[in-house]
Amino acid sequence: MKGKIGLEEHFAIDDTLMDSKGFFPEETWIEVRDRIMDLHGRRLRLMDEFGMEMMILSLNAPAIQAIPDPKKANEMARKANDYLAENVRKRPDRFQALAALPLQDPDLAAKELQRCVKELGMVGALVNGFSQIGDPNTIAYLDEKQYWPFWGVCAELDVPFYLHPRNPLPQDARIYKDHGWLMGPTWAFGHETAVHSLRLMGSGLFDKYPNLQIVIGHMGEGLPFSMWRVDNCNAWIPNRHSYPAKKKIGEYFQNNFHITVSGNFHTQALLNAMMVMSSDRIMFSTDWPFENIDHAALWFDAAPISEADRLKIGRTNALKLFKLKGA
Ligand code: GRE
Ligand code: ZN
Repeated sequence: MKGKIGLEEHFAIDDTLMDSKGFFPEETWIEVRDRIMDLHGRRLRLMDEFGMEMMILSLNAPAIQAIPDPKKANEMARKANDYLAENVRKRPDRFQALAALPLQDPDLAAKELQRCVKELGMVGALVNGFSQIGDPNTIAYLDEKQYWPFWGVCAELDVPFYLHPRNPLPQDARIYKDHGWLMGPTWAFGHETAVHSLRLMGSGLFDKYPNLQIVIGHMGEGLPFSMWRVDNCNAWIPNRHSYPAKKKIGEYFQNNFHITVSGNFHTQALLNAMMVMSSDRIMFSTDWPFENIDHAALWFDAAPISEADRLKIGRTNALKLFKLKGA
């Protein structure tokens, strides 16, 4: 189909480029590096070739989230956001932008989100999981109370927040020891982001800010498959669950989350997600430059779904959620 919109589509600046290097063998890295630094060349040519009208761009991972000094994290976020905004201004018909945010300091992050949305015209934020704060071994997850004022600003601006994966720190990754192949997009990314999402759902955050909209990638990081069990395991035991939120976890998933198909181009997983959360909350994405645009597009264009669903997932859901004009 023509006119597809992708919203997990990455770029890098020189300062953050090396954060992506460790995920690839040396000979592949040269290719990834060329892909991620390019914006207006090969990227646009591939978008044309495979029917992608627009990419909503975001910085690579973990980038800002891995800079423990809040002041430095803020400076780097501003630098990346200014660079991104400048490039989007050259082709606003093909590119829009998600803000990188220094969540080491919730107040600085809120201010940068306001600047990005109100002054730079960005349509949301993309954040790479937990932030390292003060020192490399101190981390915070986004459900923690210090972040609630930040979420208030996000809700007030009414922009979606993309929760993107990063790897767990070594001290939290004992289960992957001697099994390095499970790190990154193979498995650890999904686990980390799924648990982070569940923390948000159980925290009561969406009772306080019911209009907050979170986006997660990779066909929902396993959550569409697992959500029934989260709410229904051991259902015979009274008061099985105790968490601050008022409703069932699945209700928050249904009302406050959207997923993209980034990097998970699998029909069986898509059909499951459509049955669990409806085609209104699923959006096309590729995960370029880490995945291929042709792999994503050729699969999606031929997937056995109705043309009405293909149009929603490929395009109109993103137009609505990000309030895009749509050329
Ligand atoms: C991603 O952004 O999803 C990603 C990385 C690094 C390696 C693979 C990958 O950030 O999919
Ligand atoms: Zn990604």
